[in-house]
Amino acid sequence: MNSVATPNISAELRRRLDAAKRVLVLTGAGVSAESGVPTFRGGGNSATWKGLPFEIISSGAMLERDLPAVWEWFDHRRDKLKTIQPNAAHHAIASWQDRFHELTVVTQNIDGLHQRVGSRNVVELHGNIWRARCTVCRLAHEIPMDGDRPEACGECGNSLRPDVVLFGEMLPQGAFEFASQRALGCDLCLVIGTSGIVYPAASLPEVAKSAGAFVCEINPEPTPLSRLCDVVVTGRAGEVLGQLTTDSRG
Ligand code: BJW
Ligand code: ZN
Repeated sequence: MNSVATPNISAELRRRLDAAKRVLVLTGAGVSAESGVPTFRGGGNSATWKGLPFEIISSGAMLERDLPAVWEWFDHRRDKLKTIQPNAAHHAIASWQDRFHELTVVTQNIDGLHQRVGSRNVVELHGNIWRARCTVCRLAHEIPMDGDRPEACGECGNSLRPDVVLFGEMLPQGAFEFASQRALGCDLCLVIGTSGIVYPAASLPEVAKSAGAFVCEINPEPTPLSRLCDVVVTGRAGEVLGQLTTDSRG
């Protein structure tokens, strides 16, 4: 790590943003934290549901053992999300679409908040809570925000599961490969609000760095990725990105 910018945004980062042509943004739960979406880790706690740590309830093994319990956990979270609004970080990232020659937003979040404010072609590494998927034919079904979730597959009648990537499951076909290609080709990589411990997502900044990109982390806490970053901005995503887009040409 070459420099730590706290609490001001580094002049180097502003210069890099002004010069960048191909930008990769990797986001994690911290980007939605200021909207009120709980993170998984941090603050000395980890998310739990009815006493089960999320590593258990959000696992492929649990899905096989007790699909209704897994649905209950995701139904609860979708309910909470209905009243939640995107924050300044989501808006800033969406506004960058027209700023750079190429912007790739890669998210580990399943909340759909980037898309709600107009981010296009978001690479969803871990799926989306607003979709269900057939356990047999894999057909995706949208879950309406204002209605009931479908009970069974419209095509083959088999049971549905949340269209999210649980621990121990493979990522959606092609998503990580696409993100890796963009990481290899970017000149600026922003790593925002992720603890950087879940793989393979956490390898993307490493790929970008080894291919010569400038890597910047925005997070109130240090992470295992901080050491490889050229700049670490210690702060909250909404505040930092809000400031970056209002102070510069945005
Ligand atoms: C703020 C903020 C503010 C707070 N502003 N910031 C290599 C080694 C060892 C194990 C593995 C490995 N490769 C793969 C594995 C296994 C596993 C893994 O990585 N385990 C590690 C934990 C060790 N990976 C997988 O199983 C993946 N599948 C896979 O690799 O398949 C092949 C394979 C299978 C089995 C073995 C080997 C290979 C799939 C991973 C799926 C992750 N799924 C989850 C749940 C999704 C469903 C749900 O929502 O319930 O995805 S887990 C959870 O973690 C969720 C997140 O997307 C993911 C990442 O979390 P994230 O986004 O970083 O959030 P937090 O909470 O961890 O951090 C928040 C951060 O925000 C903190 O840093 C705060 O400081 C910060 N923050 N306020 C900015 N205002
Ligand atoms: Zn089906």
